[in-house]
Amino acid sequence: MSTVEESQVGDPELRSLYQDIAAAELRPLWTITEQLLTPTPRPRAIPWLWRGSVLRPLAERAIRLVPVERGGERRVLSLTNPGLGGRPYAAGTLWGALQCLGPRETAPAHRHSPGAIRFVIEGEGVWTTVDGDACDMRPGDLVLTPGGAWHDHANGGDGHMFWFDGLDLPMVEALDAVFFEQHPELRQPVEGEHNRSEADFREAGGTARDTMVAGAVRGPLDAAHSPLLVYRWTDTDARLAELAASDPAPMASVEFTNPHSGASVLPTLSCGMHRLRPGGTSATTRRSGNRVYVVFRGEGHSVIEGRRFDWTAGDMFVVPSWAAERHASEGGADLFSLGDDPVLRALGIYREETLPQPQPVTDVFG
Ligand code: GTQ
Ligand code: FE2
Repeated sequence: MSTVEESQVGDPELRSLYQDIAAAELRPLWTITEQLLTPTPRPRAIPWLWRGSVLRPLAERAIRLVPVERGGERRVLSLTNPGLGGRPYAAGTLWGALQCLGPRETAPAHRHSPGAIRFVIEGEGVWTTVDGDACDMRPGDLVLTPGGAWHDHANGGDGHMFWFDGLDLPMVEALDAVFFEQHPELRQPVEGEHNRSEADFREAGGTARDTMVAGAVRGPLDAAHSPLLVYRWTDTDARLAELAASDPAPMASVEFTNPHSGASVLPTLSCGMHRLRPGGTSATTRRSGNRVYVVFRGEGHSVIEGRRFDWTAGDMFVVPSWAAERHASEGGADLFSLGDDPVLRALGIYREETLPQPQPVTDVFG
């Protein structure tokens, strides 16, 4: 800050002006404008990667040592960006985490104003119940728990299960609008068969084609969440295969949509899947808004602001706002992405660009 300069002001009258301004709980804009109105975004979060080979054993140890019950609640390891001074967020606007459940465990039912998505990494036998609808979870599936919806996670099987949690919690916190409530029961009652939102959708004539778009959602904005709560890996995989077959681009992308409106899955969060073809290197892009990626299949690397991040299935990494990014894979890979861009688009402050040249690699992470 410029307090030092202000105190060094020679003119005693000017110096006392600065002192009186500070004493009156005021700040002169002319001394801080460059920190505030930056030419381009200056996120405090930095590009970072968390290795599955580190996350996974820690989660296994937590399954062994830390019960999930009332009190402990959810067994979640939050991605904590080293740029954020210890706040438990992957980026300034996004919560990202690894959640796990052991055999027959239940993460207790509750609801909150922040919205959440789950992307399943590994395991079977778990369902997330969302307002009475039990949504079965399998690897590669996306499950929504919109803001305000009651939810609990139950493992009906004998194995360990791991998934990625993404929440808009930091955004809702910044808006001073966090509400949270426990459900009276450990597990909320399940109404009827599992996967009702999916069955209702198909009964009404909905098809997988209506649940995602090639590229990214651009057009509509929707203050409501998707009525469809699950997006199945089999559908995602099929659509990516079709896109990759019809378009020679190095990376095929889909974004999941609210099938009613064509908007992003939640009003605050976008979710996509990106398939790098073998030997493919994507264009270098940058966008306003933060993104978290989860490597679902394969291995490869990303260059983020000139730093190379090598990754493999199970790794998670963050690309902060306006950082240039490109992705590459020798053998082919699938990346899940979580973004805050629906909020930026709703507010008219979203920007993106493709860089004419790939940035040179100046440094390797880790
Ligand atoms: O599973 O309900 O990672 O409420 C953070 C907050 C997961 C959950 C998180 C949550 C949950
Ligand atoms: Fe929750």
